[in-house]
Amino acid sequence: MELSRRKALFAGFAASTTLAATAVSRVALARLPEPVLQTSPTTQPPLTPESGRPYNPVVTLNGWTLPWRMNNGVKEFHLIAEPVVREMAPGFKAHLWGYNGQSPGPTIEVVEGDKVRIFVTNRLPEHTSIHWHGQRLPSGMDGVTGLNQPGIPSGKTFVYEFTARRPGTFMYHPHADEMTQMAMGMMGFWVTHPRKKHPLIAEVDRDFCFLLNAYDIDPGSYTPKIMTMLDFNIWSWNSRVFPGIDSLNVRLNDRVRIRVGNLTMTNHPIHLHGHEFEVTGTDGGPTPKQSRWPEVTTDVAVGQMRQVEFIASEEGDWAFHCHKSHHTMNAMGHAVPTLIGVDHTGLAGRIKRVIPDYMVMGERGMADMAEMEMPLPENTIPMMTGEGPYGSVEMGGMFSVLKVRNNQKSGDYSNPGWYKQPRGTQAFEWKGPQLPTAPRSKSSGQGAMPRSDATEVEVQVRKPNKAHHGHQH
Ligand SMILES: [Cu+2]
Repeated sequence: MELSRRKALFAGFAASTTLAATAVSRVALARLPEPVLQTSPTTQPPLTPESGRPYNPVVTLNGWTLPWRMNNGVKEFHLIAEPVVREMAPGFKAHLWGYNGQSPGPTIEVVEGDKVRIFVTNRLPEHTSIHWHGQRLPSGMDGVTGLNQPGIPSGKTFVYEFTARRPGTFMYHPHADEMTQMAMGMMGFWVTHPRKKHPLIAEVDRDFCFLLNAYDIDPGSYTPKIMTMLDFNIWSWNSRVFPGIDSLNVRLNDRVRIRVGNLTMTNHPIHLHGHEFEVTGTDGGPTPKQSRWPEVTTDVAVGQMRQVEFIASEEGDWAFHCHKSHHTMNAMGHAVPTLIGVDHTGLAGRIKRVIPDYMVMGERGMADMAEMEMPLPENTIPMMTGEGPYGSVEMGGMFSVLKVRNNQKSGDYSNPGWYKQPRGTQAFEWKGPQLPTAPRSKSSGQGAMPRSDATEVEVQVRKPNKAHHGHQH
């Protein structure tokens, strides 16, 4: 189709449609709320509401909540879509796209029944839009470019207006050149608090939220690859990777809620140590009480939101992470063969004569990688890292720590440091007599249907050789 005809068709379409999300007039622009920017990647304290209906604010992990202004009973927010620099972990910065200085954008918190007006200014080099994921709203406010509205052109500001009709956990993200804009980090969290006491929404002492997001950033580079479909290498919470993700610090016996939204392209089984939780809310709102059961892992599928709740009744430092083990690692080469048990004695030296940089990896497992002092390209985070009180945690990516302390004051979200295990409550080395060699059964026919034609296969167990530390750094 030739360009002029397409333009004419589009103009006709636009004219015949009532556009709910409309470009702001010159007069309205003069009254735009001052945009608030935040560039720090550390967790900001909860934003106690100064106007509008009161509520218990959430804490956004490594993020913040966007302030608003009240204008004739309407809560007005101003989001700026723009390129940002995000420190994903100390020593590793990425060129992303986000909102108001950060990726993800600020959390938006409102109360059920609030009239909301959101100004969206586009400072990206291409058009954008915002879809308010999970909300009940007029179709024209749903933010799908081409379907509900024209894209917001570079340099323009559009306005979205709707009433936050149901309480719950929501997200926002572009619905315009979506694969690029989500791969670049454009997304944010949204919480609608209940207007009054709700039979299915408990009052909690701590309310945390974060988004699961993923990037494909080559080691040593700064900008995500935007054409990646599944093979991402940076698995992050709110565009941070362990050890850059802040801990969740709570007081003993607090009722804790954690809200998680998944804007990656795969599912994440989110796992908490030391406690059982219940899923008290999903994308569709609070779950009925009869549907709740205790779990220690909940799978958050693509595009889903889950809110889990538990009583933090066990003091200590508890791992909290995605249970896909490659999601608790940072960027790595995927083409490394399994070399556990392969004897490299003498081999590395011979190969090094031909390939001077040759390095043996993974002969005893990959744990050594965490402590390996190998040179990394600039702006790269080690694959597995994070120094705990007893050595390397050997984790990266989607990993954090729930810290439960009896002396953590209510409202205090500061890091209490490492837990001191009380005497006699920590795993220790056995110093008694060693086990004799276990006798092994040689008989066949143990199974219900033994294989009759099997010949014996000789495979030798390779025990770690203490005399040989074959790691040529
Ligand atoms: Cu995961």
